[in-house]
Order: sequence, then C-alpha cells, then structure tokens
Amino acid sequence: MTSVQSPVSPAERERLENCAREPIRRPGSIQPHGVLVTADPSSWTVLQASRNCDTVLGVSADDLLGTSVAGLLGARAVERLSAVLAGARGAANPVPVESQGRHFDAIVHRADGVVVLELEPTLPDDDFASVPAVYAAVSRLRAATTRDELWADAARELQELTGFDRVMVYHFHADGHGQVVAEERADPSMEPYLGLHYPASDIPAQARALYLTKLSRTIFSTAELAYPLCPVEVPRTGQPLDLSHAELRSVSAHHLQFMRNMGQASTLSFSLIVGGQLIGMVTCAHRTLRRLPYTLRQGLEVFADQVAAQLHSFSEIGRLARTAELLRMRNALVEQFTLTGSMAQSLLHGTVTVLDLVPAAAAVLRHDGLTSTTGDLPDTARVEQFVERLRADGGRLPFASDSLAIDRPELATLLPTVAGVLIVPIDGGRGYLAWFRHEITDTTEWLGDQSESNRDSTLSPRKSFSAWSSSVSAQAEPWQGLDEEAAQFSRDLDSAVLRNLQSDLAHFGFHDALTGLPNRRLLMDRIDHSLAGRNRGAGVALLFIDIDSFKAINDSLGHDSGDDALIRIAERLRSVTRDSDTVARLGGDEFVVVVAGSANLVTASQIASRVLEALRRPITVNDRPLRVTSSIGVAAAEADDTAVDLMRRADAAMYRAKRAGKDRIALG
Ligand code: BLA
Repeated sequence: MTSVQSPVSPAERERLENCAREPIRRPGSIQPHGVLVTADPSSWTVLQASRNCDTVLGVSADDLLGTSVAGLLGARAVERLSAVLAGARGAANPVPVESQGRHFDAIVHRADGVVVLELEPTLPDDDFASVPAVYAAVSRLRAATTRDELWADAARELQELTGFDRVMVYHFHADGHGQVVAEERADPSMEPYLGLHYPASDIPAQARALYLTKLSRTIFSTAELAYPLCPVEVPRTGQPLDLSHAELRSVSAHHLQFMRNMGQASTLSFSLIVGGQLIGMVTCAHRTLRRLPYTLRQGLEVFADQVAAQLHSFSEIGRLARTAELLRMRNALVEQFTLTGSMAQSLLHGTVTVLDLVPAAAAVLRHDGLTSTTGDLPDTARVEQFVERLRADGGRLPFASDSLAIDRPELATLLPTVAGVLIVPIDGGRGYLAWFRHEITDTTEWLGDQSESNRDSTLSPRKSFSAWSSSVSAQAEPWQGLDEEAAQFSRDLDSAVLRNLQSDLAHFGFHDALTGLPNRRLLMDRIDHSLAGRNRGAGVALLFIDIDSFKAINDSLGHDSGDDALIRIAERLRSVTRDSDTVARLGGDEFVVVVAGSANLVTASQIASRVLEALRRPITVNDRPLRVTSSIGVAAAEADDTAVDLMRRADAAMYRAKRAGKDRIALG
C-alpha cells in the first residue's frame, strides 16, 4: 500500500473546520437504551436524571431529583459503587444492580465533580462471546507476521466475537483521511468497502481526540431520539455535563445521518492507539439493532489494544529496517566517492547510485561547473535553468515538491514531464544534487462519490457510498522523509569532500607531486623506522638509484617529456619491487629503494640487479621508445648506522658505479 493524499477541496476544508466545532463531549443528552443520573459524591442525592427514566426504570426523572440513589438501588449497591469510585481492590465496573425487578449493569465514574451513574439493561451472558473466547482470539492474533495479515485477522476475529454483520478496520493516512484496510461481512451479498478511502471529515478532529481517551464507542440506534438530562446543566458548574467518559453519550446528528445513509442501525467502534496517536479504528456495524454487554466491550478493548501493539511493532521493525537500509546506501555512496574521488562516477554510475537512495526517474549532479545525469530526463539545460530561476526567486535549497504544477506553476513549464523535484545543495552550496519524478497515474477508490452533489449540503454526510474513483494529476509519489535523507546525504558528501581534501594535503606533504612516490621526508622517516626495528633481528638495506645522463633527455626532448620519463621510471621501479619495499624519489633523477624485511647486502643486490634490468627495457615517452640506464649503489646498515649514515654510504656506492662507467651496480 502506497501512501495516498486526498484532494482537499474548499468544501471539504469547510467541513473539517465546522464539523470539528460540534460540542460532542457535552451534548446534554444520552442514547435511549440506558439511563444516566448524576449524584452528589458524599450524599448520593440525585442531581440530574435522563428524561427516559420513566420508560427504563419506571420512575420519572422529576421524581428522582433530590432522592437518594440508595432509595433507587439499595444501600448495598451504593456501597459497591462507592468502592469502584474509590478504586478499592477487587472493585470494578460493572456492578450488577436491580430496581423494581429490572436488572442493570451499573457503570460509575466521576466527572465535573459529580458521580455519573449509568444503568444499562443487563443482557443475558449466554447470548454473547465469553471472556475465554476473547482471550483465545487475542492469543491467535500473535500468529500474524505482517500488517495486512493482522488487519484481516482482527476483522475476522471481531466479526466472530461481536456477531455484528460488518466489521471494518480503518487505517488513517498521514493527511488524516482514512481507508478500509480489512473487512469481514456476515453476508456476501453486502456491498464490499474493502480498500476504499474516505475523507478526513467523516471522523472530525474532536471525535478523534475523544476516541483517544475513550477506547470504545457504542452507538445503539440511529432511529431513536436522544434523551436530555434534566436539568441539562450540572447544578454546581452551570454547564452541560462532560460526557467524554460516559457509555451512553448521545450521537452527533451529522453522524447519525451518516450511519442511516450507510444502512447501519447500530455500531460499536474501537480505537487503535500507538504512542498517544489514533492510527486507526475498527467499526463493527449491524443492519439491525445490536449491542454488547459492558464486560464483553471491555474484553474487546483489550483485544484492540493488542492489535495496536502489534501494529506498532510491525511499523517499528519496518522503520528500523528502512533506516538501516538507507544508512547502508548512504555509506556505500560516500565510500564509492572516497575511493574514486569522482563525484559523477560514484554517485550516478557506481554499484549503488543516488537513485537507489532516493528512487526517482532521473538524477542530476551539478559539480565543479559540470552537469551530469542518470536516468530518464530530457534536457539538462532546462534543469540548470530551473535551478537558477528557483534560486533567483529566493528559493532556498534544499527544495522539495511532489507537485510542481501546484507549488511552483511558473517554473513547472520548464520541466513539463516532471511532477516531483527534490534538490539538495552540495559542495557548500556551489553545486547540487537533484532527483526528478514523473506524474503518477494512480487512481484512488473512494467510499462514495466525493463530489458535492452526493451531499444535501456542505455539512451533510454523503448520501451514497458505492465505490467511486478519482485520479490524481500533476502529482508525483510524495518524497515522504526521503527529502530529509537526501539532505543528510548531502552533508555526508560535503564531509567526505573535506576529508578527501585533507588527506590529499597530508599526502602531498609526504609525497612527490610528479610521481606520487614518497618524498625525502617520508623516506627518512621510513629508514628511521626500519633501523629502529634492527634490534628485533631485521636488517636494513638501501638502493640509491641515479638515472644515467638524464640531463641529456631533458635537453633534447624538453622538460615535459623529461617529466613523463620520470613518471614511467617510477612505475617501472614500483613494478619490480615488492609492496613492502619503499620506493622514494629524492628529487631530479634520484630514487631510493628501502628494502624491507631482514635485508642484507646479498638480497639487496639481487633486487638491485632486477632494477638495473628493468630500467634497461625501453620506456615509452611521446609514443616513442626511450632507452635509459641507471647507476645503483647498494648499502646495508651496520651496527650504529643512522639513516643519514646509511644514505651517505649508498650515495657513495652509486658514485662509484657512475665512475666505473654507469649502467651498473656498486656495493657500499
Ligand atoms: C464519527 N464517523 C464517526 C465514526 C466513524 C465514522 C467510524 C466513529 C463512531 C462510530 O460510528 O463508531 C465514519 N463509519 C465511518 C466510515 C465508515 C463507517 C467512514 O462505518 C465506513 C467506512 N460525519 C460526516 C460529516 C460530519 C460527521 C459531514 O460525514 C460532520 C459535519 C461527523 N462523525 C461525525 C462526528 C462523529 C463521527 C461528529 C462522532 C460521533 C460521536 O462519537 O459522537
């Protein structure tokens, strides 16, 4: 399931604002299937009573006012209800009570400084799922391994446990609109709603806030009236009673109309809460009247809580896996750059590319005044123009849009095939990295026609709910956090550029710029290091190499060719020595090899012969073979030799080789 954003029309915006203002916490009335009285917390004298007391209890509300609850339910019942309010051990809602031969589940809580007592006519336990059945269903949920499986299992189990004829699991998308992600119907001829989306205003903000504190919501009848409390105001506050935690709170007229239009007579809904957020709901709906005993509703709240906890763990596992994968790709890209030093090569054409990090149709890199691209993008000149104009208009980088035509219509015409753009600065803002996405052609299936003709007025619910498709245009798949990822990547990249620069500087301090070989400084350091290892039994030997008649090469072919020759000679020296040997350039045409390991005069002169041979083979300069020879002095360190002593002796040996006619080796 990809993430979908619903189009928010002006009418939908008006609904979102107005519907959220309905004071559903303090409607001043209750649903007809039970009664509600409020009482003074110390004397239990009745302060308010619902208008339906006469039909449900056989005593009118007016007659109850000022009497004691003990007179209605008995002193023993009041004792048990007080224990529930006091949070006494073992005391809990509901308390079974009796009045004039009628049995009720009494549910008690405090609000606005008064006791709120609700009486629901007792339902025969045998007609409903038992606590062990709920427990078994909770245990079975644990077998689900994916979110879709869990959603489907939850719908199936709840249909079985509640006996309601349609159970729907909703998922709320990031913009607040909902989607039916699982559905179980008792009767296959019922119209399916699975997969359908619905606008955020179907469940307005204040209702969602309420469902965060009250985990289940019973709406028993869409047909009957609500009954007001008498008097409507709580005497001590002068305000309608806060019914947020009441079971019987009456229902918004808008929502009752919605339910009637849906063909629902009764519903029972549960909240799915993760980390204090309402991430979804489950609604059990019935075409005829149906309600469940309080005890079973409580058991099902635990069930819903288990569903939410498992959804949370799936989303956390998914989130962590995605984070780890993104980090792995970011690191791989930075590493490719560090190794190659080429930004275009490593970011656009490496084993991992920036299109793996942020999936898109194309990516563009602007670096060092050059533009490189990968993927399907028509025109780089237009991209450059786009970014220039974006910056000229004060557009700062990073820039992200998943609908260019809506966000920057004046620039969208430059890139007609593009709907989504993400740009991050690189190189301290001198360059940039950009991703481009095409328009998505997805259609969204909605629960009912979303045009205003499907409502009597703006604030009315929809009249019909058959699946209705809408397609989005000029919209790309939203970047969804990948903009953050890209910004982090640009920071990683800038640090890598800096690190490469620093290591280049460090390198040049110890290396010869022409050949890349260690310079005199590093050479002396390496010799010192090797000499220090002598006590551990290792011998140290040097070859001092001077190219014969090099000046003649410079004079006849020019300095550039001379430099080329030195580079070739350096390569030749590297190729005939071992990795563990140090080949250094002292300057001019002088090179030194530090022979590694337990070198003595014999092993060193063997290597010297190889070098002499190798340098005699012609090198290629200006596409032409060039013959050079060398004179090599070999010296092995003696007991108290310092690096300078050893160098001096090898140098002296080299002079002897020169004087003896060049192109030869002399031992020091
Ligand atoms: C509440 N709206 C709800 C609830 C649901 C829905 C599930 C929670 C209460 C319940 O029914 O259990 C929406 N019900 C749905 C959807 C489906 C379903 C989408 O069966 C099927 C997929 N509603 C409107 C408009 C307004 C409105 C226009 O359509 C306001 C102008 C209001 N809906 C509204 C209010 C509530 C509500 C105020 C809170 C009801 C309450 O708890 O008092």
